[in-house]
Amino acid sequence: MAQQATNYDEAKVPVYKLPAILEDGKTVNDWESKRRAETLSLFESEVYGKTDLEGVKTSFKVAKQDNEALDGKAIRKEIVCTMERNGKQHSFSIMLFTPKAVSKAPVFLGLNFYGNHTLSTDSGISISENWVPNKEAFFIENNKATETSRGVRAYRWPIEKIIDRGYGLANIYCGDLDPDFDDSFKNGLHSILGETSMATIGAWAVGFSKAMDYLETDNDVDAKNVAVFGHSRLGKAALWASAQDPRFKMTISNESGCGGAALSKREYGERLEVINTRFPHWFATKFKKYNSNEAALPIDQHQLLALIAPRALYVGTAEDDQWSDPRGQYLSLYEASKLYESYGFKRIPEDSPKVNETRQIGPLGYHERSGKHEVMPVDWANYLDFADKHLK
Ligand code: GTR
Repeated sequence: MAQQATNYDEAKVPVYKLPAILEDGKTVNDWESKRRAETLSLFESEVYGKTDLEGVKTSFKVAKQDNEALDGKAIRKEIVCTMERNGKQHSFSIMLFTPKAVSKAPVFLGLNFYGNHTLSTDSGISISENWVPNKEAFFIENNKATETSRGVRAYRWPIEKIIDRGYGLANIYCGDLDPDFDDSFKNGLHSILGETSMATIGAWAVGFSKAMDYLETDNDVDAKNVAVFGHSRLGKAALWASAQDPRFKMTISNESGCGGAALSKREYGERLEVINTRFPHWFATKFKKYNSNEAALPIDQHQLLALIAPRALYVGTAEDDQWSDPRGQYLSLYEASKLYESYGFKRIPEDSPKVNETRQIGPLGYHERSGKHEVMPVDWANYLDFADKHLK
C-alpha cells in the first residue's frame, strides 16, 4: 500500500473542520443529557470499538502483601483480578504500592509495557508469564520476561518520590490484559469474550476500570482520588478509559499522539493509515475506513478529551516527538477547554505555551518539554504538582 510522506510542516496542514463538541447555544445540560452519550457512541463505533462485558463476572484476590516495602515506607500488594464468562477465565495482576504515612492515599494508576517487575528491583514482584515484546532484546528472551528485566523501567516510574509525596501507585502490565500484537483477538481478555468490536486499546482501557473496581474496596486507598496515567499507546488507553469511566478524578496523557490526544484531521506526524497498518489490532476495524481520509471522520480527538470534562486533565508532550504532533495535542485540549468553559472554568489560550513552560489553568494542564518520546522526571514533577491541586 502506498503511504503518504509524513508531514512535519505546519504550513502544509490542510484546512480542516472540526466537528463541534457542542453546537452553539447549547448548554452543559444538553451535553450531559444527550450530546455526551452521542459522542461516546461515535468513539465506540468509529474508533475504539464497544466495551461490552455483558455476562462477565469479576473477582479479586490479594495474592501477595509486603508491609515493609521500599524500606518500610510502603505496603506492596499484588492483586489477582479474574474475569470469567461462559466458563472461560482470564486473569491479570495489579501491583499496588501505598504509602504507610497516609491512611487512605490518592493513587496514580498506570499501565506498563514490559511487566510490573520492570518498575522496581523489589524481588517480591511476580514476573508475568505472558507474551512480552522482544523489541528490547537485551532484557527479553523469546518473548518472555526474565529476572534480568527487574527494574529496567524504574526510571519511568519514580515510585519513591510518588510515595514520599503521599500518593500510591498501581500498575498493570498491558500484555496481561491483551498482548500487543495482531492475534485476531484470540488472546488476553478477548479469549473470554464472544464477538466484539473492542480492540486492544479497548481491552487495555478495561484494565484501568477493573483496577478501579478493586481500588474502591482497598482500605489503604482513597478511591475518590485516582489519576489514570498512560504513555504513548497506553496514553491512548488511559484517555479512552477515562472517557468511559467518570470515576477517575484526574487523567494524564503522556505523548499519546495519534488516536490519543492529537487531532487526526491535521494530518500531521503519524497518520491513520500508518497507525492502522502497523498496529491493525489497536483500533476497531471501522477506524481503517478513515485511512488517508481523515477529513471524513465524523468526530475528532478533541471530543475524546471533552468526554473527560469537567474532571482534571493533563496532556504532556515532547518537542522532539513531532510524530505525536504536540501542537495538535494542544489544539485538541484547547477545543475541549471550550466545554470546560461551559462548566464555568477558564478556556485556555489558543497559542501553545513555550517549550518547557508548564500551563496549568483550573482543571487543565499542558506542557511540551524538550527532548524525545519518553517519560522523564520533569514530566512526573509536573504531574505531581498538578495532582497536589486536584487529588488532595
Ligand atoms: C509508535 C506509534 C505511536 C505510539 C508509540 C508508542 O510506534 O506510532 O502511536 O503509540 O508507538 O506507544 O510508544
